[in-house]
Amino acid sequence: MTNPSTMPAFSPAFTWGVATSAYQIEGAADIDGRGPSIWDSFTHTPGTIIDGSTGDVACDHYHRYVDDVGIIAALGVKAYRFSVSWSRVQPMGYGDWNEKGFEFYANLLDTLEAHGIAAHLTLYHWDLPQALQDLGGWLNRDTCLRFAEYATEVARRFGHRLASIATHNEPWCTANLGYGNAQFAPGVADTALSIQVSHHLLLSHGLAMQAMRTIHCPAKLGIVLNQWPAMPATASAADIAQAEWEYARSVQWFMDPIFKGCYPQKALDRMDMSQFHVHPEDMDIIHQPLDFLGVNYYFRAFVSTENPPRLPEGKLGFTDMGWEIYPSGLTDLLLKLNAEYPDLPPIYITENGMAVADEMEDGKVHDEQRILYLQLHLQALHAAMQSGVDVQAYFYWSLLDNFEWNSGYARRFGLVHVDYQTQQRTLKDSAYWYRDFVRTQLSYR
Ligand code: IFM
Repeated sequence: MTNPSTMPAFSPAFTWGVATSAYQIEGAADIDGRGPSIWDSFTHTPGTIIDGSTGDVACDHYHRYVDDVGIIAALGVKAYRFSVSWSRVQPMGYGDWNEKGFEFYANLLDTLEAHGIAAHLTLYHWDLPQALQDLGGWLNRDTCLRFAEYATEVARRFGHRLASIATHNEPWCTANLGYGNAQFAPGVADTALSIQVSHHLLLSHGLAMQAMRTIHCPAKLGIVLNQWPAMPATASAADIAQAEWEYARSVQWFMDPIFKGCYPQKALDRMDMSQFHVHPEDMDIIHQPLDFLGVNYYFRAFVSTENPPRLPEGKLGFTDMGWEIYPSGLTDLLLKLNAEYPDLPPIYITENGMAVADEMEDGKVHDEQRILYLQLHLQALHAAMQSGVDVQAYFYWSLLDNFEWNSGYARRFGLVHVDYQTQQRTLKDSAYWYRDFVRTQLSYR
């Protein structure tokens, strides 16, 4: 294990943080006027979640946020990324606001401020109010307007207290897993529809950006995208072409509209556009300047056209999600983005982390694998920055073990172990390593 003090030195101004999202930790699903979201409906549908669990209680963060912020403070990080549950602050997704819901986030911000921790808020981490789903969800263009109203209200109330606001987290997942293969809420499996959903997500991002700029929101504004470099399994022309297509339909599909104002032709050529409706003004709306780009990095795409496909060797192994551990993919991805998009704003690594089947031994969790994962990814990040990529923040995913969507509680990503029976939190060895690493980095200031 590398001693934190022998890790490369980042800029003294670099932001170190941890990340979570509302449905994965808050619990309190029907308390204080919160309305149901599509994830409440989905998890309560038998057969959707591998361990049959729900986010009804999750980490009970709604009642334990003071202690949880205390843990963040103990880690010594100065930034916390979290999301707002839309249906907690606006139960229907339109109409009345729920003051009790806003009170929770105001209290959370008070607690973060008391510890000197900067707040980075995400507006949409997948939990659409069910009442909007009943009107068509992200297939209904009106949802984009409702989202802009919601963004305006959150920015109006909290913008001056936030370091940043991200419109969406990983719209690729909402579109492809929520509407493409039914792994996520709302559980639709229709590729053509998923493409239209991706357009509406981008449109809603653009409308929300415009609306938040109109009220002069002082927080930095941006979006969070999950991305991966796509690498051909062999040097064959077929594998190379397939990797380019994979990259176009996943990474460029979201990046090009935002930074270039158009969809990538390479992707359009091979997609089912039968249900695709774009209004003439849409691309200008989506093409808004950003203050930051959030990048979530977990793995590379290893692309093979053979049957059966070639699989990656996984020299560093695979996580419990089955994801290949491939730190240099982060360097490759960042360099590629930097080269392709001249208008790229500063990048925040808004998520990066590993699921391991951690076990408690005498009140301790010795998660060496996660420490190694962290070290290697931070070194890969540093390499990209040395080559000129402007990265300003890193958030480990996740602060706590939490509800991992369709994997339920069966996957643990946290720096902090959660016993779901007692809600007891235990710092893992990786939490201590990250604390010591951050302490060393901050001492360069
Ligand atoms: O837990 C998720 C998170 O909600 C979004 N990004 C990926 C994480 C790990 O799967």
